Amino acid sequence: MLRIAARALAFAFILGAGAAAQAGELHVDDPWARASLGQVPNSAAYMILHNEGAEDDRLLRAEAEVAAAVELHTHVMEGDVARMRRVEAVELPAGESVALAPGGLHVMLIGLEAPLEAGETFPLTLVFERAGALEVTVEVRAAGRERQGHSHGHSHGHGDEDDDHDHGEGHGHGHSHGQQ
Ligand SMILES: [Cu+2]
Repeated sequence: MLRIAARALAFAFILGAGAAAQAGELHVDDPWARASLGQVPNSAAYMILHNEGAEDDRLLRAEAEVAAAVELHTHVMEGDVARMRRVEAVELPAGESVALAPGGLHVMLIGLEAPLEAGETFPLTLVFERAGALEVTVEVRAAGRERQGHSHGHSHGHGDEDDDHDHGEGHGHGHSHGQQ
């Protein structure tokens, strides 16, 4: 029943402006995921976690039905190459905000059941050490939309002018994602 209530709540967030969710002192802003590219079966979800409490917390894991496995990852530089590495937990110090963002910490979605298409949403459950489980609604966004990805000047050349969703930002689609 709790799960159903959470889904109803998540639905309400879809209707509202900007998805946000709260569990105790834990506040989650703007959860989104990158649309999957072609046949690549993986993607990643990002968000901002605010620990507004007086106690430290930790994000222990995440669960999503859209993927066969969900892991917490970060990026580490090995020479000039950014590689993903699994982390045991994401530390959330009291009173601080932690961003999961392209090029850094992320929720890795491995083995997608179906491609993630821009505009879709899906539920993601975050499990915190203190705050417990919190379901958020993740919005899928086009791969080129984030501003923090690597910029290699890729040109997709597939009719940006006809695409209302893509404001000519056909670059910077975090090449390292979902390919390993
Ligand atoms: Cu990853």
